[in-house]
Amino acid sequence: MHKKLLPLLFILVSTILTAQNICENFDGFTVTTANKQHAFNTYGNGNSGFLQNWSVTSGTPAIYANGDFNGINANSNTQCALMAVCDVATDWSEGIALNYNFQQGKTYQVSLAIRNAPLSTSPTPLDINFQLLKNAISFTYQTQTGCTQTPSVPGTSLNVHTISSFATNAWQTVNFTISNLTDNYSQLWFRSGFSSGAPLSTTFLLMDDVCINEVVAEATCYQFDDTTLTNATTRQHAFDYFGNGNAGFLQDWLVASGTPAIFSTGELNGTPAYTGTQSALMAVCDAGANWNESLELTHDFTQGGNYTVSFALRNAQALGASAINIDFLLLNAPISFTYQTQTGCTQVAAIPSSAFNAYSITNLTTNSWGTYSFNVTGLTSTYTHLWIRPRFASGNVQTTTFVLLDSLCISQTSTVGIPELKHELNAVLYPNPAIDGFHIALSNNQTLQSVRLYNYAGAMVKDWQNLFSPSAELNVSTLNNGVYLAEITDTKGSRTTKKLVISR
Ligand SMILES: [Ca+2]
Ligand SMILES: [Ca+2]
Repeated sequence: MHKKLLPLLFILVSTILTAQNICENFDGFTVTTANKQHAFNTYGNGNSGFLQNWSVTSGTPAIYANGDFNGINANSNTQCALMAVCDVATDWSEGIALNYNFQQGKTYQVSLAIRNAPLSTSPTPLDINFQLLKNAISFTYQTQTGCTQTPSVPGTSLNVHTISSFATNAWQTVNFTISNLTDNYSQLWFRSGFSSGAPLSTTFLLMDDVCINEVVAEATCYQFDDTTLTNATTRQHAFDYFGNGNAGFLQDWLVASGTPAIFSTGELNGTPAYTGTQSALMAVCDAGANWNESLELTHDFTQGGNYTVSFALRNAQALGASAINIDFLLLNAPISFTYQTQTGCTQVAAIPSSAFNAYSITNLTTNSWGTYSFNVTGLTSTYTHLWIRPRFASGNVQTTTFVLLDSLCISQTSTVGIPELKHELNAVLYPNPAIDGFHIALSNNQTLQSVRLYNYAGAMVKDWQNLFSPSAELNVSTLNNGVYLAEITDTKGSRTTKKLVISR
């Protein structure tokens, strides 16, 4: 095989996006019967709720405590949200919507726990829609009926998930992904109704641990467009160390067999690169059955990670039209390789038993660029290399053909930094050490809901509730000297823990 002198281009792109996350467990509030329904945000009666991120879309949804509802406990801790679907009329319900800045182009994961909790009879099946809204639902408060007619779905909304005929009277975890939004939205509406569409026995939908996590994408791309080679020898050294001991320019890449190269537009039988002016080339040779050139990319694929690998590929058929198969294998160590100066190709290395076959393309004969992608999820171990391994589809010696590769991107999707609660709570305690009392002050217009003091054995020794102020002066004169933990919760449900020392 003969290779000419041509410039190369190589681009490495890495993108990291920041994430906004919300988790709501409905705990940390003191909810009396009178203001239970007002835990949610301002609604038609003009009262403000405690859960400022929420708005009511119909009826009088409430917060319930452990055992408060037919002896049922919350999914997490002590409280959960409740919405009724009522037998008043068809599709009368209680509904809530969570404020969240859903942004165009981004991807989100939503998780929550739900339970159909009838008062006495078996659960009436519910359909639950999850709708993204551009604007809050207009709602008129109904003091007497509890439920109100479920609002129609605005034409500008986006249905992102549906649960049908849900009748399980046990906590169930629901997860769904909202991918690549094409518009911006401001609320996630939890919209329930009878599955039959007709008024049936009133039933209750409990909800807890509602989390929205922006999915963070970190992408690494190789375009092969950014390095200039000066001769046929260094061209092959664009890839990293191979059998002859020379270092390449593309330090992330290793050679697993043969002498893969970088080719420029027009160099190979007039074929253009997929992006820019250069692409990578691997030959499958007529030197022997399963002789080839192959590449392996150094990249961490960690156990449990979620990866998407995308690329462009072409059977360039410079000298023929042999059908080829290409395997994409994950390795936990690079393939050992001996450089063959004369033959170009070398015999394809055997696949290690520890390799994971992530993707295969079979019988590729198309002499035009095609795009491909595959996902790697649920890995049961960690891998360090991606081996791109072409070979003849028939397994026999055929006419040498060439595979061009370009625009290979590996993106890792993950949710990061899922917080216990939804806001950073900045609290200052002073004096600390305290003698008979201490001040506690929040910043950023945050309002205290409660302060609980625990000793170091974990026993709660003080519990101040319904403080409703950005600061408070709290008396600890009855407590012994020692180190305590103050659990501070604000009216939005955010929580932080501070150490308090009492010393007299
Ligand atoms: Ca809870
Ligand atoms: Ca390119």
